[in-house]
Amino acid sequence: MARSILPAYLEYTEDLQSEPYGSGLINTTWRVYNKDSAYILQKINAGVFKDPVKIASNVRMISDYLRHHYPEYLFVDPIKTLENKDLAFMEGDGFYRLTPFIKGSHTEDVVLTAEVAYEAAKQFGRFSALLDGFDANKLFITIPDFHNLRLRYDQFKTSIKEGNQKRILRAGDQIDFIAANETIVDQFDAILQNPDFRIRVMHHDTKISNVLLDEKNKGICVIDLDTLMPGYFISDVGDMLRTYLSPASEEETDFSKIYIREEIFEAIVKGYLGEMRSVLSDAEKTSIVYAGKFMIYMQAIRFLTDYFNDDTYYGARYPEHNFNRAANQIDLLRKLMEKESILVTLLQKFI
Ligand code: ADP
Ligand code: GN1
Ligand code: MG
Repeated sequence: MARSILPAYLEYTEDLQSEPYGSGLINTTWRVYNKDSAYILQKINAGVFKDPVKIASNVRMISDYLRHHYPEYLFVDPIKTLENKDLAFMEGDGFYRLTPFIKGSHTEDVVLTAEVAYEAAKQFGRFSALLDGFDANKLFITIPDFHNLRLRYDQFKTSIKEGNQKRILRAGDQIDFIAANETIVDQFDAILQNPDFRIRVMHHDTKISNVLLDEKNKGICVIDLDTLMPGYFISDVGDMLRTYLSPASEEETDFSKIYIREEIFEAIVKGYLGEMRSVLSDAEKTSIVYAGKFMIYMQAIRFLTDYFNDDTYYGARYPEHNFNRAANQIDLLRKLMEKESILVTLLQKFI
């Protein structure tokens, strides 16, 4: 299936091999290669991205802006089809895109060291800082209300009413925890009303596998721009905290392996603020710990909602998969909240 789209891009495709690649949950990715060249081929998930042309338009606008203002920045442009298009469409199948595989690059799935956390945070910070002069409202919204926590909370409540009752009964403790911490949603509502929080160009998926690193683990650039949209900085910094602070990922079912690493917190803040300090307002900077709570809480809600809705969004490799992911995120949030005052004190050093 993946191979049959390649003639849309390349004159000669006979010697190309392809293999599934990466750890993403939404799109499908392959590495395509021969002895001289390598590419990343992706099929865009049509259920999640209703209009893939919007993604391609956003990437094109950002690419043009960066090339014009910051030509030294390595931006991974898509390869054009032979008909000079950014996306290839296969009838009855969907949209694909092809990018060059950046030579000497690799990604990680878990943050092992503070150095890597620092490099990744610096890359996401740099990307946003370079785009500070770009009018975020020019971007298309690729997923409406993607990080609108109030809406996610409402969808969660609807799923409790209308979803799979057997699953809902099982999740009593998790539902109680979410309800008991609704103040996190109220704080989000307050941010929407606060002019000190600006709408910015945000990546919205700052997990570690979306940063290319070189052989020495130095950051090269950020990738995976499907959710590049106008948004609030709490999305980007929050998803870094969500996915880097603990040595165990959202897939871990042994929760004793989940804990908050203060040295990683410091590395994220140092790397991110090193690029964004002069761009962000004081109110934004002092919300960095909240940003982590916001994203972990939202991800717990999203996994739990999907569990109640029979796994229609994320899919599941086994029946309790989304329940376990949600419980994992709740455990992570509990542990973050236990350390909240320590982290808030640490943060002061860097503001
Ligand atoms: P997904 O939506 O599936 O997360 P990504 O764009 O993040 O898709 O790609 C999946 C993985 O493929 C990345 O984590 C990375 O390992 C690899 N990858 C993607 N683009 C490139 C690239 N241009 N060069 C090298 N590796 C890449
Ligand atoms: C999805 O596709 P992937 O794995 O990069 C999701 C993110 C979640 C993440 C959780 C479009 O990202 O919002 O944080 O899973 N992307 C979309 O692993 O829903
Ligand atoms: Mg990715």
